[in-house]
Amino acid sequence: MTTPQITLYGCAPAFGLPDPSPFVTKTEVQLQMANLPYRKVFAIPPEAPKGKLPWIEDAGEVVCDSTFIRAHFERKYGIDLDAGLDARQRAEAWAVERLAEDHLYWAMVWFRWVDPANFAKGPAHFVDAAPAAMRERLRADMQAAKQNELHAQGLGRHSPEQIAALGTRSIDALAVLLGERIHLFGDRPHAADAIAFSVLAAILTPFFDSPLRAAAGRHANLVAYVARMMQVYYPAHAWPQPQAAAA
Ligand SMILES: N[C@@H](CCC(=O)N[C@@H](CS)C(=O)NCC(=O)O)C(=O)O
Repeated sequence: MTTPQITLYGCAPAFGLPDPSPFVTKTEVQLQMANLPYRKVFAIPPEAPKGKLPWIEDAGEVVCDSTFIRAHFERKYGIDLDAGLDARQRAEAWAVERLAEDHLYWAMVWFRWVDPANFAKGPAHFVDAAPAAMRERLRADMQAAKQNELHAQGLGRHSPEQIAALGTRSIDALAVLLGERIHLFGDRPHAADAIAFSVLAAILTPFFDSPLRAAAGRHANLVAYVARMMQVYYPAHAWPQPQAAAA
């Protein structure tokens, strides 16, 4: 087997999370699931070949997008993160990934970037290193750019209550799909667990308050799932442990 020399480009811990980007976290967890050694290097989206994090370099080969990164290392190193799943389960796993990445992620982004209180305590600080006189302008531009993305995606056209209602449906669906299992497809983790965990952690972080956090917090199984995975993949990261159910 070729020795992996993978460099993962992502952010630094922020917002009570090992990485503010669920996509970077997804890739980092999947690399660990695959037992592939990697080093993580700090980068910002404008430095990325396609303008988004994560991307990797593997022995000179550059791969962008978490889904292509997974496909790359599965192919190159002969790994199948979904080993043991049948065709129907693999289809369900893809549907879960799309729900988490193309729907729930965007609802989370709205409450992180557009909600004024969350924006002020979170993303607004991304420009703290800029000269004081420029900061307010940079913050306004950054928030407007995210609002444009949300408008193009579609969720940004709705009221906060409607976005919360749509996001809550995805959270409730994940809670039903997980049920009493340890992972989405049973005892062992598979690839879809990496993104379900990452997006749910981004919602459940105590750093931000939002109706999505309240919705996820109502599902004891999701709260326990995120805490369990955080413990396995980021044992050094401080994360609130769920309260034991009252006897
Ligand atoms: N489809 C991509 C999505 C990556 C993505 O949206 N990354 C965000 C961070 S969570 C980003 O870099 N955003 C910066 C931007 O859009 O300018 C993947 O799976 O890697």
